[in-house]
Amino acid sequence: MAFSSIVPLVALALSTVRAAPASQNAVCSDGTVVPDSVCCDFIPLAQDLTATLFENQCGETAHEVLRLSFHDAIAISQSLGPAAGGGADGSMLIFPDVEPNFAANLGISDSVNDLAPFLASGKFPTITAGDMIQFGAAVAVGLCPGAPQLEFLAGRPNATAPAVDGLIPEPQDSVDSILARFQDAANLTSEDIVSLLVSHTVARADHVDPTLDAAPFDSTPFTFDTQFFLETLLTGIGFPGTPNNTGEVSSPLPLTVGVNVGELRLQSDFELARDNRTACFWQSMINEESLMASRFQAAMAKMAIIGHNRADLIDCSAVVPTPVPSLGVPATFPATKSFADIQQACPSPFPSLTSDRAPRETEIPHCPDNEATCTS
Ligand code: HEM
Ligand SMILES: [Ca+2]
Repeated sequence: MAFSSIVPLVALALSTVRAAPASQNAVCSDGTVVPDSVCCDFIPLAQDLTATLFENQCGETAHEVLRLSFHDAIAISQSLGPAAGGGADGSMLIFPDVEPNFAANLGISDSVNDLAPFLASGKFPTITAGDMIQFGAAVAVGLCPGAPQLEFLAGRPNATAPAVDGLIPEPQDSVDSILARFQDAANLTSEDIVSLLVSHTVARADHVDPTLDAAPFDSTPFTFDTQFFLETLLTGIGFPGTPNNTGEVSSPLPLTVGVNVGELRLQSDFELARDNRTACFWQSMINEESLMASRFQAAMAKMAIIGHNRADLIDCSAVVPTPVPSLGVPATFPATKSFADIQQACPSPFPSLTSDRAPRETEIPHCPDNEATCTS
């Protein structure tokens, strides 16, 4: 019964494959249909990264590779010209002693050191440094519940020179300068910027407050949910570690207990949440997880090919692993918070949300899956 019911589906799938022009498609050994056989080389890379580097989790190493994809791609400037940097060209991996040493890239060498062995292994000879970074980010983000399946285009030529210093936005930068930097890099708009900042839903800072290890930007740093956009609008009450580090402002959930570090708020996220050019788009993300995911997907598709022509690349999106599903948890005011704590900057109605009724501020677990100890 079950067998007979799937036969027409199989027949349909085969006929679909046959109907496509034979010269255009290839079928990888696992059956994935791709426009070019070069895409198939990314399938074992995805498996290797998932198992050995990310350990199947939306943890520290996954977060760091996502950040690396941004820092590689944004290092380009229309006003300074091509010598300033090549965008998503893998320059971080090819010249690991240059860009990773810039102050704005503090901490990025962890992800460079994580990916370098995969590049040097000889197991993936067709994969360039720029492709490795952007593909790595697509694999990483797919491990975070609620994330979209990112587009992945292959074929970025290897960087021939590192980028210059000064092109990476920093948390102490003004909104004016952040908007100008993304515009100068690749004509990215204020909506693109907010859409890219969705990544801060799965992010923690190691270097903003040097006394803290992994200070999260929202209360769910292992979940690709909309809490980040909600929590950045709450009134700040304190600091998870030492106060007033450069680029840091007070946080609404600063409770630190041992390795469970309280929320840290970047000045840039605080300002972008409240600036009249970005506040309404920011607020519109709250409790709209699938809208947020699709906006992130679209903005990442732009970011991942900065410095390249789309037409020169091969669409290997079919080899990006299917993301883990959303947890389906609605946005919630964290314990001790309510709408009264929201610093609303957009005149549109604020979404109606439930509250965590716990009487005290909850600790944000340091480890994914609530493990007692973790390496990531
Ligand atoms: C206005 C632009 C941005 C600024 C000022 C900014 C700033 C920062 C800072 C200061 C950190 C903490 C680094 C540390 O101390 O360890 C961080 C972490 C992170 N950022 Fe951003 N960021 C920006 C945009 C982006 C974008 C566009 C992406 C990706 C598309 C991104 C992804 C991440 C991720 C994933 C982390 C967490 C890394 C980890 O947990 O180890 N950021 N960002
Ligand atoms: Ca989150």
